[in-house]
Amino acid sequence: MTKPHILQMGAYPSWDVEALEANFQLHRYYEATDKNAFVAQHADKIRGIATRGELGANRDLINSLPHLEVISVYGVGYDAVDLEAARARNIRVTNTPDVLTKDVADLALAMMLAQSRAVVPGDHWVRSGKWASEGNMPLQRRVHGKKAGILGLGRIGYEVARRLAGFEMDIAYCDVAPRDFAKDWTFVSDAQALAERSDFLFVTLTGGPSTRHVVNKPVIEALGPTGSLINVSRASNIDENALLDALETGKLGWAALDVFEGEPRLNPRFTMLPNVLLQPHQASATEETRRAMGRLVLDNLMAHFEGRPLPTPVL
Ligand code: 8YV
Repeated sequence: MTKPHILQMGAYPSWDVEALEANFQLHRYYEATDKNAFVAQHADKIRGIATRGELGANRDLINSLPHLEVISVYGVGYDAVDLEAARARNIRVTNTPDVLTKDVADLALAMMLAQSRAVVPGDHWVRSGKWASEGNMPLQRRVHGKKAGILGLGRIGYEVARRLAGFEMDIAYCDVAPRDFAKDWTFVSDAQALAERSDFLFVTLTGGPSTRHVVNKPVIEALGPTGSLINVSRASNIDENALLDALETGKLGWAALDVFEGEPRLNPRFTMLPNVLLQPHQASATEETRRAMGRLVLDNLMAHFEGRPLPTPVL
């Protein structure tokens, strides 16, 4: 039987590519110099898309593939997939939830600690010889016992909160309604009120039009000069220009960011700021988690083409 043709939107680790190639005919979109011509060349054969959370599949691409049946996302965030376009043609969409939740939460905590205790500058202070030539580093900021806010108490937000409880922090969260499983933590009805009461504000919302710029100028300034903003969700959840303005003027104390508009090409203003910790969208990037994500991408595609129930369907 001929292997189903799959449009591969982005690079995967070799172990995933080997497994996919054993079952599918892959067409590597990301390697094409003329991507429109590449899609036109293969459109009549493509039955599936294997994509990544940040790459998704937009309306134009979906509508250019007349035989598209399924879109498998390597990531929990499917905000870059045009669900309306997929739904209109009964195209299945899958993602990779749960397997990455705890790694993402781990990195959120690591970013809070690394920034508050100046772990990266501290390493440089020693390596550069400044410790010997200039003495001790400036004092940094305590974490345990402070006030933490979780903007979006989904799976990742919940795991972040669980971890913060280990640091004896006063935890509050903002979501569409109070959660029964969160009785130990304070429910706050809106993002600005949450920011006002927080020292550390974690953005763990799903991305997409309904959450775009939820963290806006009023929220950022409510977090204020002694506050830290930590984002392991999607850049679209934050008004980046307002964030940069506040960081540059001191109206916001610090930010620790794993996602950026236009990534991997971020606004160069970020790279000039000493009060920002920059990470390369690596919150789920451990070998264990990425192997599990890749397995789910394959399992969802295999299930679809074999007529079995999808392991992790979105649509
Ligand atoms: C991945 C993510 O880095 O899960 C998501 O939505 O953004 C990350 O876990 C990304 O999807 C892999 O490219």
